[in-house]
Amino acid sequence: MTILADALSIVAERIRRASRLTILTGAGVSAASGVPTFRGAHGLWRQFRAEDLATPAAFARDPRLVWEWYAWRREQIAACQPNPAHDVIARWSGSDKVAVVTQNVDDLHVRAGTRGLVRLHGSIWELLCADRCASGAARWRDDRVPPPELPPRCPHCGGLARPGVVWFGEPLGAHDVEAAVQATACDVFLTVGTSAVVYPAAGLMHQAKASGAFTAEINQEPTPASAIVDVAIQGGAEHILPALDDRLGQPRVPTPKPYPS
Ligand code: BV8
Ligand code: ZN
Repeated sequence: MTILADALSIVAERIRRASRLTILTGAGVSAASGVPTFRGAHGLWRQFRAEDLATPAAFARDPRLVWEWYAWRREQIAACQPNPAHDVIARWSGSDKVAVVTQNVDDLHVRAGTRGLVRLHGSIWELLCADRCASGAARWRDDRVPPPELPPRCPHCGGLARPGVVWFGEPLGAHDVEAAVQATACDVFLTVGTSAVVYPAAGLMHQAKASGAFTAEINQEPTPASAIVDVAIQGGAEHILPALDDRLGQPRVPTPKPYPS
């Protein structure tokens, strides 16, 4: 048995036996759909890093520039479809024993039909009033590509609208954080396609491990989490998750009983 086959069998066995499975995803799960990752080859937009543009300060400084970046990303994402990794996760989420937490704002998990999804960093398809006017504080959906005007305006107060995402330096939604932390109380914690450097999301695996969960990582490259998880599987999520799913679909291979001595 190859190392990969071994690792897949071990993780599949753990998932099969689990009464609670939690999956955390990052940009890598959408890479096969064509969505640029943050730190991958196409991670830079013009010469900017995400951390330069996805901040309240950048928006205050130049809302048009920040919106041009979000409009570009929306255009990219609008042309993408969920891939087999999204489909397997969506199907697994049909079981009450599965919790799915994502850092992705592309909503491809939503389009794949994922149930009970916790979107830690919001959605690029939702907007809210940048001035947080009373009626504009509640986010609204707007998936027009391109937005009719740039920057878009709050329909309530006419002020600037902003993307419904969590920017660096901004707190995550308390409800989302609570749901994500609750999900770390699980038997198996699977981290898929994330570079594990952005917090508090990157802390969830550690919390799950501390609460006794079996932890596994699926990533094309090693990350800071690779040396900490119980099993690190290197490969594309769009291949590894279907392979895991296949193994889960197969009847359990009875472990040969030792011959009576
Ligand atoms: C906050 C929305 C406090 C916006 C995003 C502790 C230590 C150090 C720093 C901090 C800390 N705590 C807080 C911080 C600061 C900061 C942070 O973590 N900075 C990092 C850069 C060091 N965190 C924050 O600012 C957070 N807020 O702390 O607030 C606070 C509290 C109270 C009051 C006031 C303030 C907010 C963090 C959220 C920021 N928003 N997104 C937008 O998208 O525009 S983060 C954004 O970047 C994504 O959502 C995601 O989280 C992150 C990117 O990471 P990944 O998704 O992992 O993507 P990446 O490209 O990095 O990696 C892709 C991986 O996939 C790679 O490993 C690659 O190998 C792999 N891959 C590629 N292809 C495949 C694959 N794997 C499998 N299959 C494939 N096919
Ligand atoms: Zn408003």
